[in-house]
Amino acid sequence: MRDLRDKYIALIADAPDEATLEDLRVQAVGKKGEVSLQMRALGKMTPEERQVAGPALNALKDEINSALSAKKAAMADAALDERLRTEWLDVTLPGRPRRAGTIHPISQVSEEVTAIFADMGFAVAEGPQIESDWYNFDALNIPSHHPARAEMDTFYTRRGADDDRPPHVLRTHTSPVQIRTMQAEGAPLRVIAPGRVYRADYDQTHTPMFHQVEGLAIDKDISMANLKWCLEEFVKAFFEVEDVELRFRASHFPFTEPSAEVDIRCSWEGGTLKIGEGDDWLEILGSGMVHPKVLEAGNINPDEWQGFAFGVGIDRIAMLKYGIPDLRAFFDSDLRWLRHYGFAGLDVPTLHGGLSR
Ligand code: 2NL
Repeated sequence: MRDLRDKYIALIADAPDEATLEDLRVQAVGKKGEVSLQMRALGKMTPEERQVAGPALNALKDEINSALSAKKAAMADAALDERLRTEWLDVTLPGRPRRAGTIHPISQVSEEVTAIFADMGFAVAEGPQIESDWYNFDALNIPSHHPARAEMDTFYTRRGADDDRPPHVLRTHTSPVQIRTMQAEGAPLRVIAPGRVYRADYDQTHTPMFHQVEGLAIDKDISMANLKWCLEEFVKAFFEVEDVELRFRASHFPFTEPSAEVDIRCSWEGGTLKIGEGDDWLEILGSGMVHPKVLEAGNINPDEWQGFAFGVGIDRIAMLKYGIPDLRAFFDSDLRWLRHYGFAGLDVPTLHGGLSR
């Protein structure tokens, strides 16, 4: 029995793989294995002999079984160690540009605008794209029969036949996000709301879905002077120029009073746009002081607080900055176009790193 033990303990220790281990198990403690055969022989022994041999055989069987499982565990550990040694990945390596996708110019420009306003202390606010008509219109001082409602080419949802509540709309601007933010956070407030907006209009210069970023700053004693400084900083940072001249033209929006459209000095010499020099003017955004009724809709007391607001078309300023000629190509998902106008995925725009490289 001693020999049998030594033989199998040595064979198990030297087993090169799991298959050999299994063969050894069958040979030693399997149904017709050597230990089992000896156990069968117990029946022919005298009770005295059996009393000694029985427990010894059981102990041998246990010892072989635990040697087998110990070896099996050691093999699994070694296999895992080997995998850990060979199957590693350096997650800090740069992505491979060969098959990489690109960042869409609209995403890039949204990130750039966000980085610029974040640097001036504006937080980013988000909200639903399907809005009640109250948040999209009434809260912005556009009552039911105001002509601006018709001018906005609004997409309406349909209610059930016996439901006479007013329908929801696809938001026509991101202003409802700012109303919600005023209600939720109160004054003072500094937010921008970038995102998709919708108007039923489709031609050379309009798509039914486009992108806007609106800004809102509310505090005590805020004026058009603060608005002007803020927009100047924005335009310089966005177009990456040292200096630029802004022209404020009196305008009208229901949600601001006074209102101004803002042009920047530019030239179109040789068909390319240069910002900050020349004799032309380029309209880039609308702005004004928040109408008292709009502050009230946001539960902010207009006798105590004032604010400025502005709205910029992201698609339009993306076209201007990156020389993209056709608005509709933005939404064609043409891979060649995306590769040409897209941006590298790991170059996140920051003011210190350079907005666009
Ligand atoms: C444009 C004009 C503008 C605003 C948007 C705004 C939002 C609130 C209150 C007051 Cl909550 N105003 N937004 C103000 C002036 C102009 O956008 O032509 N955008 C492309």
